[in-house]
Amino acid sequence: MAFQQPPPRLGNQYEDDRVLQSYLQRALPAEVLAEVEDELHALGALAGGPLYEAQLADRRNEPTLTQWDAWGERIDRVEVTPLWEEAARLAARHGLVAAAYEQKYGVHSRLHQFALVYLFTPSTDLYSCPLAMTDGAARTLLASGNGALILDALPHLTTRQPDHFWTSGQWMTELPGGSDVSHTETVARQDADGTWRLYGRKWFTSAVTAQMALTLARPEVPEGEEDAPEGNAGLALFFVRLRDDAGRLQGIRVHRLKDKLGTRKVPTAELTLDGTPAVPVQGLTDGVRRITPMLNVTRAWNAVTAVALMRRGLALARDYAARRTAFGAPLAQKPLHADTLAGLQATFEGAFHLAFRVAELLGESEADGFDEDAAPPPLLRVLTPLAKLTTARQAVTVASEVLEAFGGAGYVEDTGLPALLRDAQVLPIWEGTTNVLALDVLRALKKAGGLELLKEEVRRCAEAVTEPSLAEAVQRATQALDDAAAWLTGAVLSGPVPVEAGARRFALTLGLAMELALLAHHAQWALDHEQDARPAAAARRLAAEGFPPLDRPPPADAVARATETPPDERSTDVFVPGDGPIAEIRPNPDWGDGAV
Ligand code: UCC
Repeated sequence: MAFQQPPPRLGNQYEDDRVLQSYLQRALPAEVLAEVEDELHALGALAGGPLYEAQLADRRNEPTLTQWDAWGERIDRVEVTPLWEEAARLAARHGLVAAAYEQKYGVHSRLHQFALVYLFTPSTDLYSCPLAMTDGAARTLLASGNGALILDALPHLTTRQPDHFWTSGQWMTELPGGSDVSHTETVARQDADGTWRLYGRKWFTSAVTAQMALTLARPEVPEGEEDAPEGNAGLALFFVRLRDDAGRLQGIRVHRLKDKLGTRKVPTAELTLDGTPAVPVQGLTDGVRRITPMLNVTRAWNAVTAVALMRRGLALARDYAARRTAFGAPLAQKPLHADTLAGLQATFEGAFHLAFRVAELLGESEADGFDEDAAPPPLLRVLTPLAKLTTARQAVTVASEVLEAFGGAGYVEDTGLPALLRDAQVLPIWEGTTNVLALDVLRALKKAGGLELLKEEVRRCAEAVTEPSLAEAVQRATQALDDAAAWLTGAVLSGPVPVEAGARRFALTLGLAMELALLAHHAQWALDHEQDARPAAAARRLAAEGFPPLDRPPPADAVARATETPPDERSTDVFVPGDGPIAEIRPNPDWGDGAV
């Protein structure tokens, strides 16, 4: 018989995942793990079995938009694919949002929740997107202290009953800006009866099948009253119910679903709001600040999704390597292939521990209640954007390598593999790009008074490490933070432009350093309690991969060289070279004294 190439197979996604199991053994009290483990086994079986099969069978299905019914009435009905319908029911039943709010396991509630999310996500084609926003909306409403909205929406957002479960959208992006929302054009106008209505265009709305959304709009000020503040401060956060009791959209027209590179199951829509009734969540100003609880929660989800996708790719690649032979042996026995997978595994393990450290801190911050207006604790505030930006970039790299590990099969759609790369590519874009988050890290560090809290976290990890072969890993993490601190001091002295220009390299250095320290810390525990040397091997490998260079030639010099401008004609402005016209970096006035 002719050679038949074996497809990759998945087993129980909990039982096959030593990284998750080992971490939960360490991070959860034994009685909590004993209580939640049956569900983890069950979800692992589902994710590696029937749900994975359903995902492959659903591959070509996409959401549809029907704008008109047969009789000419505008209906704008969006239907999702069978996989997503099932995912919605499963998500409610397994409490993927509810687990965080039931607080059954106190400080460990977020770990319980995110372990479930991590298992569920890779087999449901980014259904974690609406769930993340739903979780973020619940958190934002609780932070707002708006009793009426909390009473109305929270029971739906946090229920385990599929028929009552609501998801929420998060509508921020408009045509003038996705990262900089200060130019939001949607206005809010108040009727004589006091009802607020929204008028404007929302350019990316994920996902339009939700029952509610949180959105930004600029309230109009009645003539004769004092002008509203400009920019972000003049925006208000509004709550919108998408449909009336008869199921009709309320003043919302859906123009089209976006034709995106990936996240093809997510019905991301362009909308016009034309008199949509809305309720101010918390006053008529400071909408951006009011929505930040949502951003911080969805960024934590993003990090967990990034590690979940990395883990799925590696599970498939490892299985395939065990059975696919080439040049006389299974790929897994080929030193070069094994080495490639080992590098990816190390990246994944570092990312895993950073993402779940954020989950731990989030859980700790919520255990005493979801206080109105409570700012996130400083370490959580800094680690959230760091984890989001670092793991998202790593997910793209790992997904790309995973496809390559399959050779041509990784490039063929009906293996289901290309979707991994396309879906991973959204992670550094939505919920704040790498660069926007790098600037957010600077903002958060400035508020926290500098790098000391990260150094303290690395020290905590380093103190736990006694194994000599792990010493270099923690030493490198410590050194990377020192290098980052020295770079920052130098950059701050040079002015705001170098700080902003280097913010991405700086943030990625910090993110990798935290990953390395957290992984080394866990590796010591695994050696002591499980006699498992694999996390230690991963830590050494991650340490050996090194850090991105912090110092680059000042952009002005680089451009001068690129354009061969004679030194005496060089501009004192700072430029970066590009393919097209030279782009100018505009210093951000917020970095004024740059005293991070
Ligand atoms: O992409 C989108 C939907 C995708 C679907 C959801 C997927 C979930 C997936 C997860 C799992 C798969 S919706 C669009 C997402 N867009 C963004 O994320 C926006 C990116 N832009 C930013 O992050 C910016 O940093 C802004 C818009 C948050 C802030 O911009 P500015 O202009 O710098 O804002 P301000 O005026 O400086 O900030 C307003 C206030 C300030 O506080 P006050 O007023 O006290 O000075 C900031 O310190 O907000 C505070 N602030 C924060 N506070 C800003 N960011 C944060 C933060 N992260 N946490 C706490």
